[in-house]
Amino acid sequence: MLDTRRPRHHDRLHAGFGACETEETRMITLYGGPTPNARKIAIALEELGVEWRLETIDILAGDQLTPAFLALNPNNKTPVIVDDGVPAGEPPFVLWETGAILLWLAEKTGSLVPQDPRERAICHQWLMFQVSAVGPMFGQHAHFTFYAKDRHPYAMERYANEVTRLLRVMDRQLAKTTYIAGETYSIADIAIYPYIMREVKARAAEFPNLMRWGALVGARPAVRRGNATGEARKETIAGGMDGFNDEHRSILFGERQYKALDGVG
Ligand SMILES: N[C@@H](CCC(=O)N[C@@H](CS)C(=O)NCC(=O)O)C(=O)O
Repeated sequence: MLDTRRPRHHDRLHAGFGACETEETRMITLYGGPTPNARKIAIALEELGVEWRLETIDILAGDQLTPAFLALNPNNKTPVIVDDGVPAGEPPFVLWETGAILLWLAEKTGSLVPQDPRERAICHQWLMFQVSAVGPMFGQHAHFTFYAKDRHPYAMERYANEVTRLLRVMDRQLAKTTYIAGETYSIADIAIYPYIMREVKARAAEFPNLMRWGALVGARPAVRRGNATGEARKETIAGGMDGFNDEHRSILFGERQYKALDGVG
């Protein structure tokens, strides 16, 4: 399903691309839905003011397992971006993995990263921390708390502890700096914000520095718009799993997930 958002100009992004692309081909399509990973990219695109549209991939319906989607991302995960802003005659540029997408957008535009090389490396450090630790650990925490059919106390405790530990790491960092990687708002903040704020707000007293940072980042119009991308299905609203059934489990963690690479998604 296509989003009806109004196309907007994106001079900064395409200033970084050179002058080869034509006006009518300047469009980034974001394949994704109402998930933190897709919202990271939507926030970055909104911050950059580029022209983009959402192509909804409903992961509870198995849209990510189809051969057509696998042709975009052989790892069958959202988000993916497809950028038509390429030199005439070249195929659209396809990219997946949120860390790679955020870095690419930042590099092409010289935006959303510090200019100083060491500060930029620190920004990359926190971005990697998000994609290698925050994303997977929060994901496993949600899996065992909300999605797994059976209760596994060891796993629930392990990932809940790790979520708390990671939040403490970030809260301590934000006692020292305005943004997660220093004094510059960056793709590291964008990567982290959609993942953690529900947990942070539910435990506000434990994480005063994350609350301060969350208010600052969350007040940005681009963050508000990007973080509203997609419409959550009732099965996943507020972490409640009403209606989350064995078919959804098969798609996300079971037979349909594991057969998708055989082209039977
Ligand atoms: N490391 C990947 C994670 C992507 C990911 O796990 N996406 C989820 C949605 S948040 C997904 O598409 N899941 C569908 C599935 O596993 O079938 C990234 O950062 O892009």
